[in-house]
This record gives sequence, structure tokens and C-alpha cells, in this order.
Amino acid sequence: MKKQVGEITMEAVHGDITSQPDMTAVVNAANAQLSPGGGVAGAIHRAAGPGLAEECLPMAPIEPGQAVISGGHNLPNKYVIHCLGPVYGKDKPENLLLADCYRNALRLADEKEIDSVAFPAISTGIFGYPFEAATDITLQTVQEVLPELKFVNHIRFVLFGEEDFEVYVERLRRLKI
Ligand code: AR6
Repeated sequence: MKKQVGEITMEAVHGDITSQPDMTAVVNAANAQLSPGGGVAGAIHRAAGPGLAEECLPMAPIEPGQAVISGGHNLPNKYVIHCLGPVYGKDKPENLLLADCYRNALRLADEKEIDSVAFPAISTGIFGYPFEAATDITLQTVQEVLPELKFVNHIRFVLFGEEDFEVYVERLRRLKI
């Protein structure tokens, strides 16, 4: 499912964040220590190899809402942008912290002159953010940041679950831009 907004393509796909070889950067739903964990972080570190954790070590810890960038190591992508999402019910205000993740990741990508970025659904796994509420915040925030972007022209949302993918398809269809 693709949506064209001016020169920018927004897209939802059903798949794995570590299998997006056509994207210059992928986003990691990281932990504060930027170390391998479960979910997306585990998959990214496994695919990237131990060099990723080594490179990340001096950048840790990061705060909820923050984004930092590293190389992609053995991933097919040139960069990994690591975002720490809010833990639902603990890091407040969680909606603003989640929005910060997407805003900061896109701004960082643009600063690095990155053309394409793939996002997982940050905070919606182990961190417990209700999926539909997180989706609304994500798409609203990305929409707000689009006019600022000079280099990023392709934003992909990679959804692991079929139902999660359907939520994105429906929301992207309804998006009025
Ligand atoms: N590709 C795409 N999406 C995935 C993948 C994958 N390989 N694996 C899971 N998802 P999570 P969080 C989906 O838990 O909630 C880690 O241990 C998943 O279904 O990865 O931000 C870190 O170390 C869910 O919708 O991230 C942190 O401690 C979404 O990606 C903590 O979990 C995010 O799930 C971060 O928790």
C-alpha cells in the first residue's frame, strides 16, 4: 500500500525490518543501552552482527524520544537509526515521546542526506503501546514533518503482524494530505 505525498512516497508493508534491502536506513525500536534485546532490536542486532553493539556502546544511554544513528554493519542497509520509544504507562507523556521518536528519526535521516527510511511500529511490542493509538500518532507526526524534509523521499512502515499491516493500510487510505 503506497501513498504519494508530493515527492514523498509513504508505504506500509507486511514483513521483517531486517529484510528491507532497498532502504538506505532502517529504524531500530531500541532499548536505552542500545544493546541487543528482544523484538526488533534483537532481530536487528542478530542480522547486523556484534559490530553494531560495539559501535553503539559510546552513544548509550539514550532517553525516550531520542534518536541516534550508526552504520548498518552486516545489514543490507547503510544506516540504522536507533529510537527509544516510551514504555506505555511509565514514560510520560507517552504520546509526545512517541511522536518525538518519529520526528527525531526523520530529522536525523534528513541531516545525513538519507533518501529512504523504514520504520517498525516503535513501542507497540514489549513496551506495550496500544497499536491503533500508536499508529495514529505515528502517521500524524510523519505528516507534520514531511514539509521539512529535503532528502528523505521514501518512508516505509514495516509491520510484522498481518492485522497490524491492515491497520496501517486502512489509516494510510484515510489520510488526507
Ligand atoms: N520486524 C518488524 N517488526 C517487528 C519485528 C521485526 N523483525 N519484530 C517485532 N516487530 P518491539 P518496543 C514488531 O518489542 O515495543 C526490545 O527488547 C512487534 O510486533 O521490538 O519498542 C528492546 O531491547 C511490534 O509491533 O519494540 C527494548 O527493550 C513492534 O515491532 C524493547 O524491546 C515493536 O516491538 C522495545 O520495545
